[in-house]
Amino acid sequence: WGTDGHAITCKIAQSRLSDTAAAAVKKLLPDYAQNDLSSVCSWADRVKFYLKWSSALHFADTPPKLCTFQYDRDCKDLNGVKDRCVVGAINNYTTQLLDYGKDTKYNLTQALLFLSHFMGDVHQPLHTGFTTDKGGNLIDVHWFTRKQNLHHVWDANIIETAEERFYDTNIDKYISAIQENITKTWSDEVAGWEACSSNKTTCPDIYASEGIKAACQWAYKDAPEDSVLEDDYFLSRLPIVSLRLAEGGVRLAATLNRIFQ
Ligand code: DCM
Ligand code: DCM
Ligand code: DCM
Ligand code: ZN
Ligand code: ZN
Repeated sequence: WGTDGHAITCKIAQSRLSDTAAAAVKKLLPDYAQNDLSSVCSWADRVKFYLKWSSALHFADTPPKLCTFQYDRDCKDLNGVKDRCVVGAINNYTTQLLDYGKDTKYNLTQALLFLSHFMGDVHQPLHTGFTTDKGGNLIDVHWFTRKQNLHHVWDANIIETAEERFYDTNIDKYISAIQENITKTWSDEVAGWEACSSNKTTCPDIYASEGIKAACQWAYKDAPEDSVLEDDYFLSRLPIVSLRLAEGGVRLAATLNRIFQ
C-alpha cells in the first residue's frame, strides 16, 4: 500500500489493542510518533533505499496463474536466502517482539514498525502477485485518463479516488466508514480473521493465500496491459480494498494482543 493504506491499517489496529498491548506499543514507539502508530506505519518504505535487504520483505510473489501461496516454494529459500518475503518477515518480527520485557539483542522499536507495515502489505492483493509481472508493476494501464501501472492502482489510486469521491478527501472519514463496516457488515467474520491455527501468534500464510486469490479474482481480472480502468473497475474493486484494509488492521491488533498478552 501507499501511505494512506498503511495509515488506515495502523489506525484501525491501534484502536483495537488490549490495555497491555497498548502500553507496550506506547513504550516502543519513538517519541516523535506521539503514541500514534499510524504516523510511522510507512517508515519501512522510507528506509528500504538504504536498508537494502529490507526491500524484498514487502511482498511475496507467486508463480503465474496458480493463484496459490506456498511458503516453501515462494519464500523459504528464495535465491538461496531464507525467509526473504513478507510472510517470513511477519514471522521473524513477531518472534523478535516476543522478547519484549526480556534482555534482547533485537531492536524492538524497529521490529514493531516493520511488523505493522508488513501486516498491511501482505493484505494488498498484488503484494502476493505473479513473479512474471512483479506483482502488476510491469502491467501498464490507464487509471481513468492517467497512465499508471496496475500495482500502483492497488497501492494508491483506488484508495485516493474513493477518498476524493466519497469522503471529502478526508482519510479519517474513510477510516470511520471501514470501522463501521467492521462492527456491522463484517461483524460475524471478525473472529475468523483474528483466529490463528494451533496456538500460533500470527498466521501470515493464510493472509498471503487469501491475497493471491483476491489478486486473481479481482486485481488481474479484466485489467490486461493497455486496458483503461474506470468506474466499472473502481466501483467493483473498492469493496475488496476496504475489506483487505479492515482485515489487515484487525489482524495487526490481534497479533500484537497475542504478542503482549
Ligand atoms: N533480516 C532481518 N533483520 C535484520 C537483518 C536481516 O529480518 N536486521 C532479514 C532480511 C533477509 C534475511 O534476514 O530476509 C537475510 O538478510 P541479509 O540480506 O542481511 O543477509
Ligand atoms: N530506530 C530505532 N533505533 C534507533 C534509531 C531509529 O529503532 N537507534 C527506529 C525508530 C525510528 C526509526 O528507526 O522510528 C528512525 O526513523 P527516522 O528514519 O525517521 O529517523
Ligand atoms: N513489488 C512487488 N513485487 C515485486 C516488486 C515490487 O509487489 N516483484 C512492490 C513493492 C512496492 C511496489 O511493488 O510496493 C513498487 O516496487 P519498487 O519500489 O521496488 O518499484
Ligand atoms: Zn506496493
Ligand atoms: Zn511496503
